[in-house]
Amino acid sequence: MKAIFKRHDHKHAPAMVHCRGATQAFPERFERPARLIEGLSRHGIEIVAPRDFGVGPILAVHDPDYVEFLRNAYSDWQMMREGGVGAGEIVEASGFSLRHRYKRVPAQVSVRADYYLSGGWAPIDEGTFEAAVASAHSALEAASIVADGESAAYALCRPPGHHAYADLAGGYCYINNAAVAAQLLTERQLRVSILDIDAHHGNGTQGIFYNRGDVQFLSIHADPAQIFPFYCGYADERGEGAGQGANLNLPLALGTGDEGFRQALGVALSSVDNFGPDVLVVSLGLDISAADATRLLSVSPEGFTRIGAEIAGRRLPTVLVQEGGYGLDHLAGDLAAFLEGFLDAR
Ligand code: Q9C
Ligand code: ZN
Repeated sequence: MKAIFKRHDHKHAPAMVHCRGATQAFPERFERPARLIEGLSRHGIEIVAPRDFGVGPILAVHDPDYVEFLRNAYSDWQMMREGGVGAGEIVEASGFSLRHRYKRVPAQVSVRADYYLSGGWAPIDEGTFEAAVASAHSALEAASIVADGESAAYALCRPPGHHAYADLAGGYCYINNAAVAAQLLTERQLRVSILDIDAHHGNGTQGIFYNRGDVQFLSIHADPAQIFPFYCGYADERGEGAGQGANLNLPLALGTGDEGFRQALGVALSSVDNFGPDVLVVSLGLDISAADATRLLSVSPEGFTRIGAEIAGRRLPTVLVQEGGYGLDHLAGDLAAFLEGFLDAR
């Protein structure tokens, strides 16, 4: 199995963000890829750079005006600051964006951020757009080689993607890497299941495919009544229209460990069996780890190995897309543990 990663400079590195009146450290650190690469190296996995897919396949999922906002926000913001507006250096939302019946995009840069960024957890730094595009290209490359016959590929995506909607960033995510990969696969006439095992609900991915019957979305995550994204990720969200029944949320109590997670995974995987996809896309968050500083769920290294084995046991061509996981000291070990089970069972 190959891993795909494009090295980018460290200009997507917000230090602090503002949330509910408090200044907090930004946990999605630029040092994460090095730790993940260390995990890959424990299995001798080769790392290759993605091709340049441009923005075409990104626009197949995201609104063009949103992508232009991401591209220009940082430089527009600097111009606004030079005009005397007392704002911080990075682009941040000061409100919490909700979508309305009519699309009314504010003209002012400062307010546009409130529209396109859902709250403070998706700030835009100088290199955010480039990093997000590189991250999406890694997912596209992984999807493309699997569509061409590889049985599996791992996309080392940073920033992560599953909280990004078609026109809304959130939760450290800007471009939805898993959605962009799944969309490429559907354009190759393949039926896709996206299994999201990040500790947070994959609200952006759910939102993008909610009305579609050609892509199934399943998410196992810590109870959204307690944690981000709060407003979505509940069990009664089952899809709409052509997508009715093709969305499945399996929220877990905070602190759930190996056994509870494995049970939910079993439910999700039998639903995948019923859907009968040609390809599986896995939104692989390592923040379910017992060692993660976020302490949401409590999966052990042995638990990761078992999760990897059960996913690979479906014998479906599989695209692994990196999502969250923040404790720099456990990323290598937990990724290596997952891959041990995943590679062994194939
Ligand atoms: N005190 C992903 O795992 N809430 N995103 C942060 C920190 C936002 C997580 C609270 C969590 C977003 C991809
Ligand atoms: Zn997460």
